[in-house]
Amino acid sequence: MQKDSFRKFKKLLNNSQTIAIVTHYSPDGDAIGSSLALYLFLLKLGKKVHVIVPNDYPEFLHWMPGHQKVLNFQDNEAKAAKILLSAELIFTLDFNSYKRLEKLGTIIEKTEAKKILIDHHQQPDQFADLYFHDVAACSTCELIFDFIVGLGEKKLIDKKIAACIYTGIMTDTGSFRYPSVSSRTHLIISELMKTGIVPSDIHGAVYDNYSIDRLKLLGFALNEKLNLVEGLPVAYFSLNEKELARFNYQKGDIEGLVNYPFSVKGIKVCALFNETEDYVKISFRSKGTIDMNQFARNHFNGGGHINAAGGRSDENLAATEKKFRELVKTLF
Ligand SMILES: [Mn+2]
Repeated sequence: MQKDSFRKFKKLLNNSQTIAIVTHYSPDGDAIGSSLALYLFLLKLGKKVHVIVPNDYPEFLHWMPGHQKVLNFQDNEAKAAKILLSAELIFTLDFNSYKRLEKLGTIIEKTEAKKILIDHHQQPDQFADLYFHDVAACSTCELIFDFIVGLGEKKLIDKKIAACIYTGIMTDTGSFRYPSVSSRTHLIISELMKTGIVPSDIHGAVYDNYSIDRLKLLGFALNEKLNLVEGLPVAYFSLNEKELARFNYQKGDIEGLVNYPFSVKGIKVCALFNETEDYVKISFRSKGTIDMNQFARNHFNGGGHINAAGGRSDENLAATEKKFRELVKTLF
């Protein structure tokens, strides 16, 4: 845990009028939820604020309040760079290294702005001026709630901000299933519900809004692309570009797929390999103390949490799978 004092946060906030918020590549519910919650909060403080994402995010997050204002770096590189270079303060949310921003990271590195990191991933790089970091938090959204409360501004958490925070907590905990969920998590949810948010509506907006293609892709993957590693409690999927294209793959369509094998008795490690234009994108999941953060860091150019990490491989799909099948033995 690395948390600076609220005296310092307040001082820096009071001294900053123009603020940018950035989050990681391929933003998920927690990345967008935390960015938009903080965005709406800072607007209420009278700040000039921009949210910049490194690339697009799935359509099932487009209903979120503030979505229309998010600037996609890939479509607006010049504009985004201008905002970042002139910002007095940059919040970096839900990531631990500039590497997680891809090209956007090279621009942030050049900025003079002060940085505040709010995150729950393992081992953050030391690029920020102030830290609000805790690996025990179930999500960055939980930390955003604590951050606003810590500033003494709980009264500013309205229904819109609450909806954003709820979404991040819900998606990062697999709908309140993961071991990262604590009694505090539920107390926060209780506080959020007092603003009038309706959890069942938010669940519906996020999880019941997919295409029929996505459901068929899920069926295909479960039926034909699930592999087991002999003698080990390990299961994984690998999907190539052609297979994804067959189901009109859209961003977010395979989110959550990696977890399905856990429903099989005994499975302890799951992985998903999916081919993109440039590299193989990897998701790792585990149960208990099996450390996927370290595994991804050591072997697959990635990292994350103990039970959930990501990585990438510049080798082809078959070679990546082979490497995984060999190395995964070292986890047992
Ligand atoms: Mn997160």
